[in-house]
Amino acid sequence: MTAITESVRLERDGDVALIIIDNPPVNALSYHVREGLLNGVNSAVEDGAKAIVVLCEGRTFIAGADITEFGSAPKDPSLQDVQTVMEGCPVPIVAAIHGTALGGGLEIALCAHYRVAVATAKLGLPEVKLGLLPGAGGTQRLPRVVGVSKALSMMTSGVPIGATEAAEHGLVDEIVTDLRTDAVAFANKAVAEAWPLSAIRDRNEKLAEGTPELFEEFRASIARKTRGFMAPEYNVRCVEAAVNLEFEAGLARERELFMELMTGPQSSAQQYYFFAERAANKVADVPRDTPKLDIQTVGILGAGTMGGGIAMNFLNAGIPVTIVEREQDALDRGLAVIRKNYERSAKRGSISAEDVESRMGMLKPSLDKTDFSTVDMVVEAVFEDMDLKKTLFAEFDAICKPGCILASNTSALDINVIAAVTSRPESVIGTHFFSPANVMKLLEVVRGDKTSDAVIATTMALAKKINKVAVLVGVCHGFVGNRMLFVRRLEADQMVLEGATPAQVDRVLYDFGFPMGPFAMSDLAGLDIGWKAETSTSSSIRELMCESGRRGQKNGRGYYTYDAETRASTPDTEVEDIIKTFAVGQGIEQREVSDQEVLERLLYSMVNEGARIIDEGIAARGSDVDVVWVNGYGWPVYTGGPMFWADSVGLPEVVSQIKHYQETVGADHWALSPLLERLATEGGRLSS
Ligand code: 3H9
Repeated sequence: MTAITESVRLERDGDVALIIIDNPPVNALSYHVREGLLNGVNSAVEDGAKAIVVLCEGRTFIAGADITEFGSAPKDPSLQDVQTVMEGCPVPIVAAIHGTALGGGLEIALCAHYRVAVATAKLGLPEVKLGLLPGAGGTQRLPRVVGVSKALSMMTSGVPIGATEAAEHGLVDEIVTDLRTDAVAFANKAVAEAWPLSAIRDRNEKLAEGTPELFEEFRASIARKTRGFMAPEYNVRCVEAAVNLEFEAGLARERELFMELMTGPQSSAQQYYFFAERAANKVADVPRDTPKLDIQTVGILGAGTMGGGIAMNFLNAGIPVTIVEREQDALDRGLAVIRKNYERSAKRGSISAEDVESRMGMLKPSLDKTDFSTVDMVVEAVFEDMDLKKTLFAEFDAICKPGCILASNTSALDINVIAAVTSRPESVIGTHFFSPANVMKLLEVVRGDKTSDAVIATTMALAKKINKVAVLVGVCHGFVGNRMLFVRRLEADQMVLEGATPAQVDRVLYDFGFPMGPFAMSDLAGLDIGWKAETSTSSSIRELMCESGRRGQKNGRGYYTYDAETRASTPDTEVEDIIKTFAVGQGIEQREVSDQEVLERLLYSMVNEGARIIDEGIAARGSDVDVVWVNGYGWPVYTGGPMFWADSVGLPEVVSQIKHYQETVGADHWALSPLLERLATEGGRLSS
């Protein structure tokens, strides 16, 4: 064994040299890995190896370029230097893949002559998620291997494919079992049978598929999903270049577009966000080695939309669930919805028919809360009523075994008050899932004053296991997400009273990059949630809307009127009249409100509230606020989230506008956050 650099070594197995990369945690292509690979290939050839296997230690093959090196001065050898040496190598190189071959990692593998992988391996080009495109020839090589359509979908979604699918598309030459032994055997066979050393760059057959019509159709198919993002379109342009230009010219085009993205604002926001999401799972005052509880089974109270969705998360992760409802009918309905969701996934092909049955088989329905006596964690998912929650938690306290985590899915209520009714407040925590809970990635984990470190550490780890992005937050009304949403809503409502229209407010947010604005969102949720005709007093726009039969999308009439067939929405003058009349009654004079004012009031009020949330310690860091808003409320990730966005605007400008609205609008929530003021003066940032 020879150490080539601190993270690459060379071993020998007969005629085959093994270049072994060991750069934890994910074998990223840091400088010493690039140098090790380049020198490793040269040394192996000099030493007379007849073939080379590139293999990684640890949990994964190379997961990409080292993102932490982005932004610093490039250090040779570049990735391209390594690739040139690999492609020109006079003996066959075999990439032996396990874990994930991603981004630059796959681009390295594409410069090997052959690729073998274990069945569990995944291969992909996820650069688009960082606001980038594969910048080391991936855009030119991948379509030459898997064809134009497949390359387009892999590159613009960033979603990796499994080894079996990769083998079907020619990206993997053989699925192996014992990676090292089988890869060496594969290399020996390549030598013995004198397989050709063809480079992917010279293969052009699969490019013929790339007609102008194919690109046009593909662009149309992703338009809605990728609205506002630059990187998907740039990836498509690179594949067009692969089809229309010679290989070297295609590479030059890729380089040019890569640099444009890399130096642009979207990529820096998305790179920031990548690390923000990972930072969110780390809790400063809970040591990493805190012993975690073993969560083997979960109980869920409530089989409604929320409870059912929550249950699916655990079932998907192989954790059996006992789900309890009050009435048989409600329980049956809940189970039927879960089954229907799974069957839909099976129809789409994302899970198999056996998966549907095995997941349903892990779900135990019950009408009896004492069935929670053996579970390791119970999640309460009933409606928001503090008295009810108190009663239920007192019952859990009596039923559940010692050490069982008692979690509430409340979206706003005080976890400390709930915990206080139990004899074990250290076991009580909030797990605020977002609807639909089986789809939305965000989980706000709410720590009470007495929640133990073990319960926090366990819940954060469990969140990762059930594929959620967890953010730990403190107790306050609405926690991080809804507290900021409440403020935005106040501003939206106030502005329509002042003369903006619901459609204008929604359009401004949509144009900023949100999937929808607050009024369209209300229509979707239903305006009459919590509204009762008997107690309605015409004292808000919402009450007036409900009183005049406008309930939202469900009856085709809300802030908008909806076409019965297409569900297309159109603004309605009746709504504007309701608002105008109400404004007059309130003594508010209507005026024209500019789009700029709408945007500033909606977003700066949120930024101010976010800063207060950080100042009060409800969120541990600004980036946590961003993770909540990007994952839970559709804030466009290419602006990084509200805190990063405010930093990009410039905090002095944000502060000056907040002061302006404090004077002109004057509501409590415009009182300037002291933290924001201090950071603006000191040149600090909210997001760091
Ligand atoms: C690229 O390749 C550009 C090229 O096309 C062109 C260049 C010219 N670099 O996610 P985890 C860290 S762009 C540096 O919690 P998991 C991560 O921050 C890159 N660090 O683990 C974390 O650190 P910490 C294209 C990285 O098991 C730790 O590793 N590739 C990188 O849930 C564990 O990460 C990608 O975009 C990196 N590339 O998931 C892949 N990747 O412990 C990005 C991770 O201090 N990575 N770290 O918080 C991933 O998708 C996931 O990390 C992976 C593992 C699936 C690999």
